[in-house]
Amino acid sequence: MPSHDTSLRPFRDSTDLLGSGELLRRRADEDGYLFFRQLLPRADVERVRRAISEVLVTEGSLVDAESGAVDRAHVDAIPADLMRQDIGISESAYVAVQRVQDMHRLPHHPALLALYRDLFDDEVFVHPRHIVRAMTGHPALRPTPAHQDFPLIQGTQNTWTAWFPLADTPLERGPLSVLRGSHRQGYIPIAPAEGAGLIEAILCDEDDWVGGAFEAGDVLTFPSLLVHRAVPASARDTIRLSLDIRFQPVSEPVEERSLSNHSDHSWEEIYEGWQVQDVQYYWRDDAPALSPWNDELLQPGRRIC
Ligand SMILES: O=C(O)CCC(=O)C(=O)O
Repeated sequence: MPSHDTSLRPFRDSTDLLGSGELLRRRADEDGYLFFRQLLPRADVERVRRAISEVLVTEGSLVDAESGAVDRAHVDAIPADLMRQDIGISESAYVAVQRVQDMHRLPHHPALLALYRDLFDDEVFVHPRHIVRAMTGHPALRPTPAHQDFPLIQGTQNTWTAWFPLADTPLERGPLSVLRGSHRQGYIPIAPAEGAGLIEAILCDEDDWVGGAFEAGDVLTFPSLLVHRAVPASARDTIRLSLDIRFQPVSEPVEERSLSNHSDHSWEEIYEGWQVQDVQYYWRDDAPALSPWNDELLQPGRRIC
């Protein structure tokens, strides 16, 4: 059985290593993750939170854009089969969220690009498939189970997730935590699970979980073999809004799904009526080589502990 021990050691802040690729890589090899306090300006993160929250107020999930207060009656009434378990809201609300222009611009922030350029010692490719989580207390939702991103994203194992909340996020709102050092184990066999991704990594006695409260602007990043999971949220009346976005060296392969958006609509529909062009279709001129999808990585496996 995977461990569900929720004791957490605090994140090690790597802010003092910024600017040195060598030191960042050494820390990343050691811990498997990097965490930075206030890597992004709070105002830039809050602009995106406000735009998304306004969509969710209009759609009915939130009663208050500023505090993130959830309209429990509205949210709880969404039938489980219309609720996107990986996201926390219905597919129709999610499409409106995916159309938020500032959400697609933030991943190209100079602070993020500089970090990954140093880390990769290469030009950076930003996957256009950005995921917005809007986790509420809907009864069908489960905390994201412990998993590696690699079977879900594929392409190069040197694909890094940047995870950050769009508002201050204490533990009660269920932020992400990471299993320190788990990147050294290679691909870990999986079992079916509930919650985002629908898989969990079969863990043995690994329990070096690291996590804590985030402030808007803090960024957690890790490569696709690092095991991570959400802290179970106890606050059911406020939303946990976060972004997860992905970066890789441009010289390594990407799997084609990473070039689609994270709704079931086309890019043309997402971009309809946008005023800005600079982050539209940017990967079409400059995408890394494609690597094939491997279904076997998502087959349930066994692990002898
Ligand atoms: O935010 C979550 O609950 C899941 C995020 C995640 O699994 C990821 O960023 O890869």
